[in-house]
Amino acid sequence: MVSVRGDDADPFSKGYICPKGTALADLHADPDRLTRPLLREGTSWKELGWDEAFDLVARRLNGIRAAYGKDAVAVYQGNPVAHNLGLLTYGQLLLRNMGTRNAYSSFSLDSLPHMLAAFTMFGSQILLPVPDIDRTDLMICLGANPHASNGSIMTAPDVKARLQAIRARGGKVIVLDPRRTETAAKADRHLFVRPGTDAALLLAMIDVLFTEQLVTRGRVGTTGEDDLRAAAAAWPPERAAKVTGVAADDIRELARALATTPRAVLYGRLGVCVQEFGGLAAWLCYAINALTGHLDEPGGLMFTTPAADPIPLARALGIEGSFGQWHSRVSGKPEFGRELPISALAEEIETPGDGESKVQIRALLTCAGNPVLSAPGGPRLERALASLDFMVSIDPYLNETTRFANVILPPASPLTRPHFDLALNTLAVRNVAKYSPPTFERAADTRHDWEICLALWTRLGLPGKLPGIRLAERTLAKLGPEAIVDLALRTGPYGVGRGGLSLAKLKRAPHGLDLGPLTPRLPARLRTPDKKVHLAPALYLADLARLDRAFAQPPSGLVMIGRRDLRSNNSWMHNSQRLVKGPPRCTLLIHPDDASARGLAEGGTAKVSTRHGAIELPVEITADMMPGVVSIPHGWGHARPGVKLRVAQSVPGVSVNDILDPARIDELSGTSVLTGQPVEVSRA
Ligand SMILES: Nc1nc2c(c(=O)[nH]1)N[C@H]1C(S)=C(S)[C@@H](COP(=O)(O)OP(=O)(O)OC[C@H]3O[C@@H](n4cnc5c(=O)[nH]c(N)nc54)[C@H](O)[C@@H]3O)O[C@H]1N2
Ligand SMILES: Nc1nc2c(c(=O)[nH]1)N[C@H]1C(S)=C(S)[C@@H](COP(=O)(O)OP(=O)(O)OC[C@H]3O[C@@H](n4cnc5c(=O)[nH]c(N)nc54)[C@H](O)[C@@H]3O)O[C@H]1N2
Ligand SMILES: [Mo]
Repeated sequence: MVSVRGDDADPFSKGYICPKGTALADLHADPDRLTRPLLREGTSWKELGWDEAFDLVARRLNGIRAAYGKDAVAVYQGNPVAHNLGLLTYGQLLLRNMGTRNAYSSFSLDSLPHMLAAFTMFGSQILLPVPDIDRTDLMICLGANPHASNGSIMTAPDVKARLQAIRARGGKVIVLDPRRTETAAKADRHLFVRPGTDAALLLAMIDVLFTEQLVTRGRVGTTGEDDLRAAAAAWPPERAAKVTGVAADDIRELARALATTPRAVLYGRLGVCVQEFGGLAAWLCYAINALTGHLDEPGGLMFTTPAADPIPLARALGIEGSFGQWHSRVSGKPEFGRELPISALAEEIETPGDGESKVQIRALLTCAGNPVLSAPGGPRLERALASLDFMVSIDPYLNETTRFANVILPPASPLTRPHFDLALNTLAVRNVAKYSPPTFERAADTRHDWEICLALWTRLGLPGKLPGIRLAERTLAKLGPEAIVDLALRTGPYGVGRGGLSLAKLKRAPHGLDLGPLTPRLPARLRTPDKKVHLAPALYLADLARLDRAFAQPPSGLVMIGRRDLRSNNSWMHNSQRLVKGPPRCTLLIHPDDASARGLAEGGTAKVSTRHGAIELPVEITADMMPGVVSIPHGWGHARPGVKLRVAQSVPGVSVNDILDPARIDELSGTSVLTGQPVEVSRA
């Protein structure tokens, strides 16, 4: 492997790749990347043959399922699942068929509020609308930093250029963020907003729309407008200004601009989700686009027409969404989409059950996840993981989480597998399709993720999910994930008729196919029974009282937010030298006034504490921070013993999730609160 470059002839990326893409070469060559199954014996590890490893894992998991019930085996799926064809297909065959209520994933650290809003407003949790960035004339970014993240629930290669293009065609980009981010620095306007207060801001904007008669009723039928009007009336701009820190006149201007610009969109992302009122905020982001006539319209918030359409599959599997159909055993947290929020995992492991209906977790299967660093309460989770009877991880690294596994099953290098982006194409700002063949053949003694999952599925004797279809392992093994893509393409919106899209056709277009701009999809695509957009689902109206109570007094005190960096990818790419070189990035950003009040000096060391512990890290003083807010990135903290990540361990940083309160969740959705938690900062 010599180098990785973008493909200039790709109609979507036009040759753009991000630094993490370049680092694929490092991943491929990384001597720390595992290639064979490992068995832990005390604190040392021994290599196993694949069959031996599969047999052992199946025997232990089935033993625990037989003795304590299916719920005694928990599963956790991490973020890379979304980028991995094998895990999105065969991985789900294994993980969704374990039949356990103890299913967890990074969704509850990320997009759960958007999924809940999509489910309750549009009828399906995977019907997530994306901003039509290439045709909009006003983009209001709320809690998103696409310059670092490259966009999220908005697949848009070279998003920087796309944002610049908005301004070049005379449009505007406005960013609301507690930090003047890289995105904000290049925008027409940046406004500080106090963390965790977006719901109040959005309600006030909606109030302006109603009082100034700026509501536009779109093509699509809606319900709940009166309820929304009444809810917003409780939050006039003057009240919201005291809570959010955004001036009342600015709130009015934002609402007017959104309402009067024909092609405009309000895009809310991670910052609005992972906060105390993330459920309300995500709902209101969609609602405000609907009320201003920008939902499902060019330049607004639109629905995609993916070549491989997940909606029919989700319908067949019965996973279009669900919420609160059951609750977690220990603290009664709500189920969503047949999962429980990650904040329930440690307590479900540690709290004894009654041995019958109330089952304690005894074993855990993690797949492409590193919750010890990515979920609040790292130390608590570490204690819980150490107490399990058995743990298995499908993961290429011996890292902060997988070191607790009894067996690690590492997938082959990402460059040895084909790629078709089942998930991210459904969130792309143009309809596109591309198939990438493997660059190298996988070595004979390595296994792909899908092969690992298929082998475990067979040995565990799990059911196949599609009703009436029970394919044998031999058939499934012969098919492989590519056959599933082919089937999805042929039965998808571009597959019909002669010359329709198929995998073979895609393979003949190695640079990928542009299938055109986003087109209006509603009401046909809605999955609500009445084919209307539900502007005010009851669960949100019921949560408004909590918002009211929380902000009876304007918020005060120092709070913490997160931060993403172009050369990090959550917790797991710090073992690439080219990504970690340069000055340390796991630093505390703090406003000059807050720094001087605490005697902090640039480059000095700060101690940041909560009642869950303290971490120490270098200080960077900057007026880019909102006063009263500090910022620490997540995904660092590689100094833990027993980890095999030699480059990452040389620049370990500290894990902010070690001090975040794991019990703090958005009480409506169950999402962990990663932003806006109170902290104390002092000189170390
Ligand atoms: N380089 C890189 N790219 C990534 C990732 C990575 O780790 N590194 N991670 C990927 C993943 S998993 C995801 S989910 C996406 C996320 O992509 P984005 O949604 O763009 O998320 P962030 O970059 O974290 O930006 C969130 C912004 O919200 C702001 N914020 C914090 N709290 C609040 C608040 O209460 N209100 C408002 N309005 N703003 C707030 C933060 O200051 C931050 O600028 O990025 C993906 N892309
Ligand atoms: N404080 C704070 N915490 C956060 C966030 C934040 O903004 N602030 N962001 C949250 C967000 S948005 C997310 S999505 C989560 C992510 O949370 P997680 O998904 O739990 O964490 P990652 O760091 O993405 O870890 C990915 C794991 O997958 C493994 N892996 C990588 N590629 C593959 C593969 O192809 N196959 C397999 N089998 N394994 C693979 C890696 O080795 C690593 O162990 O973190 C969340 N945590
Ligand atoms: Mo994420």
